[in-house]
Amino acid sequence: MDRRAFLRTAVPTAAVGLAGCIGGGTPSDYDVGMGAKVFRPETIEVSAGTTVTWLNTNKQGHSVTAYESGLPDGADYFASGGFDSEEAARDAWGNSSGGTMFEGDTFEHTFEVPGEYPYFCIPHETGGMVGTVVVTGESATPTEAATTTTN
Ligand SMILES: [Cu+2]
Repeated sequence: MDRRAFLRTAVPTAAVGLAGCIGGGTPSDYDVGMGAKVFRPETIEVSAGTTVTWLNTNKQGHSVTAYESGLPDGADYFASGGFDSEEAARDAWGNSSGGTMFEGDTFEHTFEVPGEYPYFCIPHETGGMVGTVVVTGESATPTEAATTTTN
């Protein structure tokens, strides 16, 4: 094979402008960060239909795990690792650290039902690493409802 000819055709193709179009996830784009034993902010208020993103901004492993009994009626359970109950999340953590978010990992959940959502970090629960998502407004439809001014 004529190696020189191969290089002439291959190199320019690979080098042609890809700059700018490839963007990875931007770690600065999140709503709640995680410190050593704290969610920042501890309480976040969003309107119904909002997706909240957590980012582990700390070197330790953490979890985002909802207190199942504290959720508003009809609300979906949420936990890093995708567990559908608090018991499943705790069991998985105990058995294999399932649901761990390592440094730089993100977890997101969309909050459709208004109310207060208490949650915690499994390994740091006893250290007080708990937080609350406060969801305001009416139950959201998939498309954003027009601005409501009920009072
Ligand atoms: Cu933690």
